[in-house]
Amino acid sequence: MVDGERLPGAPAREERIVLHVDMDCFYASCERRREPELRGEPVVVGMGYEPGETVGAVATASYEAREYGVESAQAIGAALDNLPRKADEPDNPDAGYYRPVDLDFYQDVGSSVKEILYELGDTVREVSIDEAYLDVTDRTAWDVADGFARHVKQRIHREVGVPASVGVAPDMSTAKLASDYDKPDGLVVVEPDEVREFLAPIDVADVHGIGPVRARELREMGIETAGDLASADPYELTDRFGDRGRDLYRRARGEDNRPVEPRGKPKSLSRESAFDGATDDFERVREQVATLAEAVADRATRKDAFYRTIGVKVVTPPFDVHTRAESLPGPVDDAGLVDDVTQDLLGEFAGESVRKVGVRVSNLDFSEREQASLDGFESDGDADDGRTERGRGDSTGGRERGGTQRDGQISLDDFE
Ligand code: DCP
Ligand code: MG
Repeated sequence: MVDGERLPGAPAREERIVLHVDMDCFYASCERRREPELRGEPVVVGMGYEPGETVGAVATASYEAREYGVESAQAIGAALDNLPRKADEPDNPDAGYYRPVDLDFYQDVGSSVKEILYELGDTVREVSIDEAYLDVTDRTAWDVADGFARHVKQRIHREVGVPASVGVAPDMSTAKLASDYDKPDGLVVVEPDEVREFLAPIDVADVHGIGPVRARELREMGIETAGDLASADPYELTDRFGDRGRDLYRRARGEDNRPVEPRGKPKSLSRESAFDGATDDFERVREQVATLAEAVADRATRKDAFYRTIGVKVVTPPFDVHTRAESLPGPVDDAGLVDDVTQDLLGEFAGESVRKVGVRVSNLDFSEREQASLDGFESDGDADDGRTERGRGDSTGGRERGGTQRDGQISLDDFE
């Protein structure tokens, strides 16, 4: 749509107020919440830094640790070169605190943040464990948007105890750039008539939807900034990149009409939990699975989800992931059955040392109870899930560089 043109009755772009929240150094902030002595210190969250371990990656680093050149996805060896462990060098003022990834804990913290966001936005789109868009058009107005954004930050801080950066703009793409603009603890409001000016100096590589390859191609065309992109020839961009070129051109002009829509229904629901190291106490494993089974069944009930498949995941040392699932004749919502089936499936692993367990229900059905049995075969969540798990278990992916990210993302899907 050309500037200024709109369908009769459609809201003008400037009538929308979109807020983007992205938590600051999220995993590190979660660690600080339960270990306040880490506040103000360089903190690295990752895998593979214990003596004897050689492979692993940084999931995130606190802003203090970033000063030393530590960053997400960096190989752990490189991180340790930049910032030694305080545990190894207690007297070194330039040493930092390393902590392992505890995704379950971060998921819990992330869920508490999301609960607040659902209260504050008319619609919410969760993007990842630490990031979401809110449509707040009917909750605030441009002249008080700054105060509204501050309120969002304060509620998260007060009720959950972790810092967030917030951006407010008339579209999703600009709101995301705004939340990133003044991190950490950022608060940036870009009003409709400031969008072009705000975007102009931003590097093309930072425009949403432009990866490193496309950024390089754009630079070859002499397009370095969003401002350059906004004033490029849209036909040339379409020739070169197809419809995508046109989208990027519009995004660089702040013409991102995507509505803030909630994500679709999840394919499965799961919870998992790691032991400190591995345990040989199978009674403990059974109890943990029972707790998880109850939590998953409860989640399904709260989401009005029926499930046809119930499964367990058992991780044995070093990183071997085993999944077992049982499919039922029809969709159910039955916590007792989740408990029975998971305990039954678990029996096979009696006597093994276990480092992590998980419970999942899949083949979900969100239709009414009467229709549930008709639609039970809609999707084969099992096949999907199996692929994911095998991907983690059979390769050394979880231990390679960047492995922590994949680990996080896979589990994230479960919680969407
Ligand atoms: N993450 C990861 N591996 C990566 C990138 C991220 O495991 N390569 C995890 C750790 C982060 C979390 O995802 O804490 C959120 O990712 P962000 O990109 O939002 O990064 P942070 O929240 O850590 O930092 P920032 O303050 O830049 O948002
Ligand atoms: Mg973040």
